[in-house]
Amino acid sequence: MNSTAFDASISSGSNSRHVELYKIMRRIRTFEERVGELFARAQSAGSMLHLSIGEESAAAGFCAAMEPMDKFTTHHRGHGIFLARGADPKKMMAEIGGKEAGYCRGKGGSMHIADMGLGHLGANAIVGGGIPAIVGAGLAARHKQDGSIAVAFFGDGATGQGVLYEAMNMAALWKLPVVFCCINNQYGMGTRIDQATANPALHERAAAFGLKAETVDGLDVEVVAQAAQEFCDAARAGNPGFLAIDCYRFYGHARKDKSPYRDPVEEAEGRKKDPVLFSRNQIIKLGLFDETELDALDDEIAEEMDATIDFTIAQAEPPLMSLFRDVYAPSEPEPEAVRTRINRILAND
Ligand SMILES: Cc1ncc(C[n+]2csc(CCOP(=O)(O)OP(=O)(O)O)c2C)c(N)n1
Ligand SMILES: [Mg+2]
Repeated sequence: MNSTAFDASISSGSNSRHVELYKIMRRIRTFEERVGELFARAQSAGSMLHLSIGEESAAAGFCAAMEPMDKFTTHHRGHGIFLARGADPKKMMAEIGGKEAGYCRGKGGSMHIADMGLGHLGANAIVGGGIPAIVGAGLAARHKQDGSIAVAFFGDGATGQGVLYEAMNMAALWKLPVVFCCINNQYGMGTRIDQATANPALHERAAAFGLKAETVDGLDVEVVAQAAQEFCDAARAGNPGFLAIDCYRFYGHARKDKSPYRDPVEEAEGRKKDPVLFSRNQIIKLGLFDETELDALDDEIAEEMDATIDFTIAQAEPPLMSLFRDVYAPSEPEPEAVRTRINRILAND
């Protein structure tokens, strides 16, 4: 099975597109469940993991409208986006596990994963941190005239960061091939959006900069994909935009957060907005696949994602000296490791 965002865009408009989008969302959900497992087994590097369960339609739907040469950055909750852009789940899991076989040789982890080959200019732990690089990528694309666009994926919390407004202004002023994609999961850590912002219609702020701006409901991945296509087409033609996708963060902010600050009734209601389940029901309603066939597909995906855990656990940790690799310019001599230096000093005594 080869389920990437590129499959979905190839089969655009056909019934198989429903299935492709479902596959991508199911792969994201299952991958995230396995990430949680890696954490529970104390095999993840670092203590922070942000799962995108409940937000799968934003990743799958938006990325279906992107082309292979397009660039993007993500926020700290970016596993699903990278998978939807065609990332290898084994290399992703290995990265999250801090292993050398990972995308960044285990030095980036969940929140700093990147891969220039797939156009991933980097996840970012600083809220709003990845946004300005996309203005630069958009400017580069326009200079090169290579037809690519650049997309900044970020959460609703980033709308409280000034850098977003600087970036939107520059993109609008220079008419860059850029889309700002805001995944509004209703929460910034423990704060609900309506307690943090006077006007939760976030796209209205972007419209004030002259950007094409809209909010869509993330329940139906098809709706997201259609809106994303319009925004990507417009950006490629030099009309930057801001698309907000409404969804609900199913679980706590990070893996350890049990979200005691949320009303259980609200949480139960929010989880009813399940884009994976919605898509599954649509496929059955349209008669494309029946329950048994979808179960078989889910099992196949579960197997694929189970293998990412076994792979990660079996991989080696990066050697200590690799700490200095990719930090200094290749022409610079590697600094002496502290341990070697101390040993040398002691040996001279
Ligand atoms: C500049 C900055 N301020 C605060 C934080 C701490 N922090 C990490 S995630 C987060 C909330 C982000 O919410 P949102 O942008 O909606 O993304 P979500 O976690 O909901 O996906 C905050 C405040 C940070 N990482 N960077
Ligand atoms: Mg949020």
